[in-house]
Amino acid sequence: MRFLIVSDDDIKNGVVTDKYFIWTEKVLKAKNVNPKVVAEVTTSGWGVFAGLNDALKLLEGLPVDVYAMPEGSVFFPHEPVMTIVGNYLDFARYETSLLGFICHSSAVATQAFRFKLAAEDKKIFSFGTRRMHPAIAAAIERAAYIGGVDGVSNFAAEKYIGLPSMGTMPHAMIICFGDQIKAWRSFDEVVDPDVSRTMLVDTYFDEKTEAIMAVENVENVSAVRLDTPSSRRGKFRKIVEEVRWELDIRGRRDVRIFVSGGLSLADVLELRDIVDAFGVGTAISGAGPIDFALDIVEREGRFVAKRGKRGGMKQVYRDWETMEDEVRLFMEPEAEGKEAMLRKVIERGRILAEPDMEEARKLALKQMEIIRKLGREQEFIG
Ligand code: PCP
Repeated sequence: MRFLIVSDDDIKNGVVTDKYFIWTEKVLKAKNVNPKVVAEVTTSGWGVFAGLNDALKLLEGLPVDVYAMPEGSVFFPHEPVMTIVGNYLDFARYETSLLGFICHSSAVATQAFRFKLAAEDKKIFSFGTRRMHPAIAAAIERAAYIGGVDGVSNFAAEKYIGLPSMGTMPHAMIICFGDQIKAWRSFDEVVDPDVSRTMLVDTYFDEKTEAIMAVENVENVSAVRLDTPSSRRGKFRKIVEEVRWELDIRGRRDVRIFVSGGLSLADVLELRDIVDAFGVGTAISGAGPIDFALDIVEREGRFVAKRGKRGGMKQVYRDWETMEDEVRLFMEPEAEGKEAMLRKVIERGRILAEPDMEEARKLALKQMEIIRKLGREQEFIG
């Protein structure tokens, strides 16, 4: 083993589990206790559901039925995003990895959704895989893309999820040339013609000076990137305004302004009218996990629930006009005019439909549009 990464097989076989499930298996087996249960995944907040692709691969082949919301769905407090029906011992030890897959992916998708909602028509790019373990780089980019980012920076996204990656240039490249103009010109000369000519303009001098140097010395400049470190920021908006002014008076209204480096949602809200694109790292990739829990809500056909949870297998019905949901018992009649959000995704271990990343993103963006139309942005941006 080269890196300290648990193997695919150890996840699939349930080695990656919490020790208390090992004891649970031992005790239940010894006492011949293995009830038929319904277990559901819920949390107390809202979010955008992602990570179902890996969750389904984990549960594939187990003698259970699984219901889930489609990836990209906005879920609300106490709504099940996923329900497992089966004998408890058939899936008990997979809880740890199951939650791990969806807690982090959904957190990233939710943050991406918030940023894109805040950015309005401006672009958001995922720049943050460097802040997290590289083993999950493709999972991060997939979740960010589902949540609504316009592009991702990690090259591995191409190989693992078939998503083209994008990038500008690092300070390291400029320092290697020892001269910004040489570096920018070389980039323009060498990099594939369909790549945006985004020049990094804050290496040695201030952003305004370097932006002017870029447009006056490089043949093709499509954008300038300001990666201004927070220690130098002061009034960042003023800096961006100055750059815009200097570009405009030189007849370069076409040159877009791209900002990056330690960006928060507040920065996006403050700058979205004068900035064209945001490269967001930690604030998306390092999103605090959604605290999903898996709880038994039926045991041998009877409603059960621990304190703080709600018993019974449920269905979530969505009113697409208002983006409001109604939760009913699964066995109750369907809510008229509303869509049932939980669909059967695994039947006796067989995956019925593989989650589709593009469809998931479309769904997330459709909900974003409804939220905008309803004027409820603030509620979701937080
Ligand atoms: C990196 C990149 C982005 C940063 C990370 C995004 O910065 O240029 O702006 O991540 P964040 O939102 O967590 O800050 P540097 O490490 O400064 O990279 P470089 O100097 O090579 O451009």
